[in-house]
Formats: sequence, C-alpha cells, structure tokens
Amino acid sequence: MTDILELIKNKDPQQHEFHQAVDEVLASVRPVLDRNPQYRQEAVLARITEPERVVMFRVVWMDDQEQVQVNRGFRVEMNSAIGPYKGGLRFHPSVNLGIIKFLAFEQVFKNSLTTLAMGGGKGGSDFNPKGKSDNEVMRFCQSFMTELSRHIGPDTDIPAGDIGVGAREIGYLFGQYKRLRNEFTGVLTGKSLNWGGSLIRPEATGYGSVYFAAEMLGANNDTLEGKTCLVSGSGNVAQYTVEKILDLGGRVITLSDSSGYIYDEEGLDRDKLAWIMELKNIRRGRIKEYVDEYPQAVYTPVDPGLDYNPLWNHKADCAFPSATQNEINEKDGQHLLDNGVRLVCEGANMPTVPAAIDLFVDNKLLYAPGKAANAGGVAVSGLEMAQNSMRLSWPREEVDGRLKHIMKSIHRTCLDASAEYGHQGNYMAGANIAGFVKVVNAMLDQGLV
Ligand code: NDP
Ligand code: 2IT
Repeated sequence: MTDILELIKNKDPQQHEFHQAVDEVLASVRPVLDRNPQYRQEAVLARITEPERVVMFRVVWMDDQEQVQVNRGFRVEMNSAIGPYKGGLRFHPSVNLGIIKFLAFEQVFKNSLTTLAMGGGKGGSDFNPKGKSDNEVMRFCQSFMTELSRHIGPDTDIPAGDIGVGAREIGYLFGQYKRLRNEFTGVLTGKSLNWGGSLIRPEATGYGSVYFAAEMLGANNDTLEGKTCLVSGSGNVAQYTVEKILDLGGRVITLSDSSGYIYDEEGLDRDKLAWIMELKNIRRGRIKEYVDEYPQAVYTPVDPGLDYNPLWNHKADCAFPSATQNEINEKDGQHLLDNGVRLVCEGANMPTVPAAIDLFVDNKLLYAPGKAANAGGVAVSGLEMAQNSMRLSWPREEVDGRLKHIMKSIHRTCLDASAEYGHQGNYMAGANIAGFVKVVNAMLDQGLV
C-alpha cells in the first residue's frame, strides 16, 4: 500500500494535494483489501489512482486593454466505472495539475456515495476571475470551452461550477459549447433556471452539508437548534450553509474570504445574509465591507505572520469549513477542540489537514469529510442531468426532498461501512470505504480497461 503512494510520489513529486487525498483513502481502505485479496491481485489501487485521461491545454484570450493573455486549462477524467465523468471547474490562480487531480480523485468517491450514476472528473484553469470585467470573463470562457468542447458531452463528461465558476461562467461556457456543436444538451450543470438549470442546484452544496450535520446530530439525539456555528468562506457553499443553519435554528458568527474574516457576535440573520449575497454575487465585493454596514461586527485581515486562522479560535459548537483545501491546520484543529466544537462538517473539499483530522477522530468529534458532507452539490447536478434527459423540471420541493433523502442515505452508508470494518462512527473511514467498494467492483466487472 505504501508502495503505491511511494510510486505516485516518485512519478509526480510536486502534486502534494493529490498525495494527501490518496494517502487518506489508502489508509481507510486497507482492511477492505485485506478482506478481498482479489483487489490486490487486480491492482485496483494502481488503477484507481491513475486518471483515465488528463487534458491540459493553452487558453489564449484578449483582455480589455487588448493585451494577449495566456492561461492553462485542465480536465482530469479520473474514473468512469459507474457513469460519465462528472465534476466541477475551478478558476483560481492557485490551480495546477496536482490540485485538479486531488479534486478529481475525491470526486470519484463522492459521486459514488450519491447513489447516482456518475463517474469522477474535475477541471479548471489558473485564470483569476477577480477584478476582470464581464467581457473579459466571457472571452476567457469562450476560449477555454473551444478546446474543452472536444472532450466533453452529456454522455461523456459533464462539468459544473466550483471556486470561481458560478452562474455567470456556466452561462458563457454553455453558450460557446452550443455554438460550436449546434446542440442544446445538458453538457454542463449549474445552468440558470430558464435554460435548463435545476431548482435547488445553487443551494444544494450548502443545504446538503447542513442536512448531513443534522443527521450526525440526530444520530446522537441532538439538533442544530441553538448551536453556535463557525462558517468559513462567503461564496456559494458558505452562503447556503448559513441559510440552512438559520432555517434549523442555529446561530452563525463568522464568514471569510481570502483577505480576512468577520466575527459578528450578534449572529447573522436573514437580512444580513441577503446583504452578503448581494455583496458577493452581484457587486462582487469583499467580506470586509460587512463591518461598514454592520459596525458591531469585527473584521480581522489575514495576518501572514500567524501560523493559525483566528476564525477557528472562537467559542462554538459546530464548524463548517466552506472555503478551500487545507484551511484548518493542526493548530486550528486544536483551537476548535479547546473552544468546545463537537462537530466539523466539510462543505469545502479537503479543508482539514491530516493531523487535524487525527485530532478530531481521536477525540470522537462528529467529523464529516467533504466527500460525504458536500456531495449534495453534485447530487443535485445529477438530478439536473436527469431532468434535462427527460426535458422536464421538477418543483423545488421535489428536488429538495430528493437532496435530503440522498444526504440521509450517504449518512447511513458511511455509518454502516464504518461499522462493518470496525471503525464505528468514523465517517471518514465509512465514506472512503463505501465510495471505494462500489467503484472498484464496477471496475472489476468491466475488465482491464
Ligand atoms: P466560491 O468561488 O463561490 O467561493 C469560494 C470562497 O472561498 C470565497 O469566499 C473565497 O474567497 C474563499 N477562498 C477561495 N480560495 C481561498 C483561499 N485560497 N484561501 C482563503 N479563502 C479562499 O466557491 P464555492 O463556494 O463553490 O466553493 C467553496 C468550496 O466548496 C471549495 O472547496 C469547493 O471545491 C467546494 N465545493 C463546492 C461545490 C459547489 O457546488 N460549488 C460542491 C462541493 C464542494 P475569495 O473571494 O477571497 O477568493
Ligand atoms: O466539488 C464538487 O462536488 C463540485 N464542485 C460540484 C460538482 C458538480 O458536478 O456539480
């Protein structure tokens, strides 16, 4: 097992996030391999950690000053054993092949847990949408899709949003795909409602994460009512996490972006949340502006000299990291424990470093890994695909009901798998094992491909 990780590290020594994601899954599935010798004979670990296909391409576009800009585009088609490749696109300057591979790898197990027929993939670019005009974003998206369109399709690979890719970007990407192919198909999810999108898709990741937290609490005869919650990020996932926490009677006291965080001791309410949505989604502003509108709140800018994030150092019951990978380091994990946090639910992908996960597991926190807790987003993407295939749209209540049902089922699957392999109540082990077994069995059925 370690050999596989060593091999992967030697092959691609700089892909640290990918190594981290693989290491976690390999550690969890060790007992599964011990129980099923066929998996080792069939080299499933070597196969599942090697993408089926990696596409890397040049994206050339012209900015508003008529300067030529060059970015790098990626699509990692990781695994199609249980369905067409499915997963988001991330536009962020930090994007590189290692990050897209880690996200694609996580997506394989996440999609497997949703109960829907979706393989795993992920893509994106090191393009930074921040500060760009709508026209610049459109030109970038058109150029990006001109190449990507050769590799995707409604039965092949169906991208969606992730960091830096929301409704605006999906619109431009879809428009260019349609023009190139002369086809109106469900090739992307996260589309706007009036041209093929699904109700509840914008809300789905955040809502799903909170439904998962409510399930974990429910399994312990507890609820979110009156619980104080720390939320990080202020984008799509964070916003709808806050909305659902408020629906369920919880209290949210923090939000952040990459420049800093706000602490509002009074707690957010629906008016404040509506203000934040307008700030982030329409004005594309920064979270620090919150304290101009609500002066009782405190804004703390990121201090590069600090080796911890003060957002995670407040008295609270629950934490919902919803910004980005590795945003909770070991010190942050210790602060969460010291401040009384008993539940950590990952809206983001891989937001917790391995040492902090160990702390959570050792201290028996209710810890939900991203591949289980944030699977609601891709699950409703799967429902969007189903609606597109039928050329129908389901009402809000129906999609929300299905989302709730899927999150409940993922929760049950994680608990059952963790118990079956002697890790009762360890959601990380359960998610990795259940996600893995389903995909690997499908790979074995389909032979050496
Ligand atoms: P958005 O682009 O809408 O928002 C991202 C938020 O995270 C922003 O507040 C952003 O701040 C902050 N952020 C991004 N990068 C960093 C960084 N390096 N350091 C600190 N803060 C950062 O993205 P989403 O809300 O869609 O995604 C958030 C997380 O959820 C990601 O991990 C994503 O992979 C995951 N996810 C998303 C799903 C979806 O359906 N959208 C589904 C499942 C998981 P700033 O504006 O300063 O960049
Ligand atoms: O990480 C994720 O699951 C997403 N960004 C959503 C993927 C999707 O296809 O909806």
